[in-house]
Amino acid sequence: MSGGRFVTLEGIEGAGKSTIAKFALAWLTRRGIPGRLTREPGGTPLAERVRQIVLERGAETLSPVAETLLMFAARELHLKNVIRPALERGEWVICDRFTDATRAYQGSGRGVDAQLIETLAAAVHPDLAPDCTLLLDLPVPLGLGRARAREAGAADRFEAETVAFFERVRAGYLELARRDPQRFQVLDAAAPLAAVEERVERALEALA
Ligand code: T5A
Repeated sequence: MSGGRFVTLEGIEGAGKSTIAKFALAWLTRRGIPGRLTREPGGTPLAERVRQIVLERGAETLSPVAETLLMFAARELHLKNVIRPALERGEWVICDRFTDATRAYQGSGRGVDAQLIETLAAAVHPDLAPDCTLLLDLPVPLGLGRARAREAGAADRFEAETVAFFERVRAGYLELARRDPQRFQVLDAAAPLAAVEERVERALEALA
């Protein structure tokens, strides 16, 4: 196979997505495969401004539906201005979170209607799904511990959520993976980093 691939990384806070995203990009570079690393919410100047809105803890409450709409607004910009053009040029796109994050966080975590999320997904990317989704799975306390150990500043709106919220998000992700085993690879993110990287390398090799 040749041409672009769309690889997404998912998991709760502190699962290691950013770390693995950089590893994946380095793997592509070593193989001489054109690739780019990007993230959601964000990835374009305007979408990064939406990211600020959804992450900052302000005085005004952001309802779960408003949060969902903002995620898809950022995603539409990201797809149009970065993801689709890169795939069309034959690049691999390594994306730190995508629509599965909305399904897990807004759907399973916040209780937003799954049908609304699927309607928005069908409107924003009717013809595009990741070729492979690497779900970095680990116990919630371990992920939150890692995320909090790393951060110097105050927690963002999501990091300030309860353990019960992240348990629902984790369970939501695992259910998505169970329903779509062709697309998802569930990786034990509690394992030493070298072991996780080895699994990621195998998954990328299989796509190349
Ligand atoms: N969001 C996003 C939604 O609610 N809906 C959506 O649709 C979308 C797209 C921002 C937030 O937005 C929400 C979810 C998020 O709350 P984000 O920036 O991706 O999303 O935020 P985080 O998940 O908070 O990102 P983190 O940086 O906290 O987690 P990572 O990237 O998973 O973890 P990483 O790589 O930074 O690693 C954390 C620490 O662990 C170490 C690393 O060195 C680092 O110190 N580490 C390991 N240590 C030991 N063993 C391993 N295997 C390790 N892997 C990493």
